[in-house]
Amino acid sequence: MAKGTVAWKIIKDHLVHGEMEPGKEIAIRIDQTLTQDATGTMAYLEFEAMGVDEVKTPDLSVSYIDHNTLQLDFRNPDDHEYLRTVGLKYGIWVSKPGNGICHQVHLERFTKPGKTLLGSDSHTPTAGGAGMLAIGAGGLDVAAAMAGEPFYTKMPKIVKVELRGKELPAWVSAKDIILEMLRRLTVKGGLMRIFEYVGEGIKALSVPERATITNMGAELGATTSIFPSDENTLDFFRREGREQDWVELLPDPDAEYDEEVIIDLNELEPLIAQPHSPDNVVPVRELHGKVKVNQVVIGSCTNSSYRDLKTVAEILKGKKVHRDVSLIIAPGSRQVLEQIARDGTLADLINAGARIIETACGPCIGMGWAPPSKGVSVRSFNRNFKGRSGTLDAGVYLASPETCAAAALTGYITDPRTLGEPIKVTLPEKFIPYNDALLLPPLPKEERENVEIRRGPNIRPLPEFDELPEAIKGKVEIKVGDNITTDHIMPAGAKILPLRSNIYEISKYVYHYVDPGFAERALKNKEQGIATVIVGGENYGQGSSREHAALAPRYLGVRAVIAKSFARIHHQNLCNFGILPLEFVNPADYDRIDQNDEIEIPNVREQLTACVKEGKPIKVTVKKPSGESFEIETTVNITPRQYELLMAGGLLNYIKNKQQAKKNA
Ligand code: MIC
Ligand code: SF4
Repeated sequence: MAKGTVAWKIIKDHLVHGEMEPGKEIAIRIDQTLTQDATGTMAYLEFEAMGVDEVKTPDLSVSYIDHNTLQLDFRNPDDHEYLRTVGLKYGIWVSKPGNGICHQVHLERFTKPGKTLLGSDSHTPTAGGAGMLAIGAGGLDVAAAMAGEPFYTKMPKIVKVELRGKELPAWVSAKDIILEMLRRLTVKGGLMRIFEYVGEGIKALSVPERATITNMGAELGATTSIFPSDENTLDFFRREGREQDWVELLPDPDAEYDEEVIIDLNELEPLIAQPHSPDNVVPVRELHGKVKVNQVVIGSCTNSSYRDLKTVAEILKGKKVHRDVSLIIAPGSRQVLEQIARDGTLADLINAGARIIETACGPCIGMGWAPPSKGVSVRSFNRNFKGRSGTLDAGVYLASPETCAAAALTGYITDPRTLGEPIKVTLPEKFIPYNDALLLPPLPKEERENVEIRRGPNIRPLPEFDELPEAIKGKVEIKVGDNITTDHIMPAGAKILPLRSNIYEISKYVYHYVDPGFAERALKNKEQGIATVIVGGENYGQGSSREHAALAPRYLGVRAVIAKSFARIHHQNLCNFGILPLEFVNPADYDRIDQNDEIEIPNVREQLTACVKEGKPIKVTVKKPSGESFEIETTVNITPRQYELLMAGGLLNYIKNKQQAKKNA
């Protein structure tokens, strides 16, 4: 069992319930929360439903508006207004559109080593680059943390990632370290794990570079990733003018870890993830000169820091973007944008032919700037799931800013080592300090009363859900394979994202690009009192934290997902919205179940209880359209608390029941 590590110390410091043994349920106190607009509208509706008078996090809570920034009609701006006013009402910081991507701004402005951060976005671990224990979760969990509740999760294993070697080879950067992790461990290699980076090699990495690594640890499926808080961290805080927020936090010399990974920096080379998965990684040299590129995009919460944009500008300086390429750059924050504007870096980028776009998520979430049909887009991002860019048949590659810049110049995927002398960027002595032009501090208490929360017609109240019934009679309406992402289940993009605060509308798009008829069939079942069941493979629901991938299916009448295994955040979201996350006891049964099969789970409340208390399997009867029927065994991998949530029909019901019980007592 791990002991004395950085992650272990922070958890121990914040533990309010449970034993720190891998797999056991723990609850930890949350110091800070963050939300973004695409998950935030639901999170604040849920927070309001909890009936507390102000935000209860001991340190701070921030509401960022960075995802849905295209304003094609009233929907997104209505959401922005709701978020601004609800934030001001409840004592929350509000980061207005244009201020930047939540994770980049949080890193620069709010991180504190040794503290905990819970965010309604899967890339919240970015803050682990500055020594925070930062975890992504569904909006409802974040709302609960804002209401003062601890965060419940299973104690993960703590993995030592030892970086050996003094520095990175020429043209190799932090992105290549995390791509190497993905190459080795795959998108499910981090399940129930925290990756803690140590060793001589971490000294070669500044905080923004470390944040690239902890950010994309999300793609490993990890609970979080973290670096110690050392002299490099202090250096970053000095440049940010926030030395007072820094504390040293190192692993004990005799710290023990549950597992170990060793990466020798000297052996790394530029890497690239091919379509359509972040773990489909090969050396760039293997594709050198072979893949024609239409678009290059630099930005996202992974690689949009000053260091990244300056590196790209130095590579492009005095040169021109290739005739056949569109180069798009989204700086990560207003601080980065102002810095590059003042020191001339921006002018170099513009001169080379870059299209500079708003400091926001933008193309990363398909909110504009889609590639052309069958196009190839090379991006400094973290996800390349099919269709996420907005163009279903495009191929998205993920690489370092250096590799992206090389492709922008040559028009082909190009090994950056062929570009000549490597670039070395130093961070500015002092970053430009944040002012409150776009970052609104919490209102003084006496002024909050006068704030009226604005709710446009796009903001619809939450649907009500019933508790777990005595029996589930349902039908399999879709069967999917391994590593299904939440982008498959609940797609994003410029058309669907504006519906995030309207469950009734957005639910029509569940599995839209996989099986466009799914939502309609599920609703029809619902009308007839038949539950809808989904069958999945390994790592079901990987990727984002969007609770809409559970909430919208629940609204459609989905009561159970039977899969080989689940990704962490989605598994919790299913419990939060009362959908049974059943696992095959015998994975071969996956092959025996098909779309259109009828499913019956008799005495499901009783069976669930016996499964949790006595380890008994949950028996499911499968009836084929031919009339043949058989029984399979399933189980649940849930904590006692998740059991309560499922019985109540979800977390909101659970909280309401608790409040009612208190009143009655
Ligand atoms: C993403 O990168 O997929 C998102 C959009 O940031 C999501 C959150 C969301 O779906 O709103 C995430 O990573 O959690
Ligand atoms: Fe935004 Fe993309 Fe980061 Fe998600 S992964 S927070 S969409 S920049």
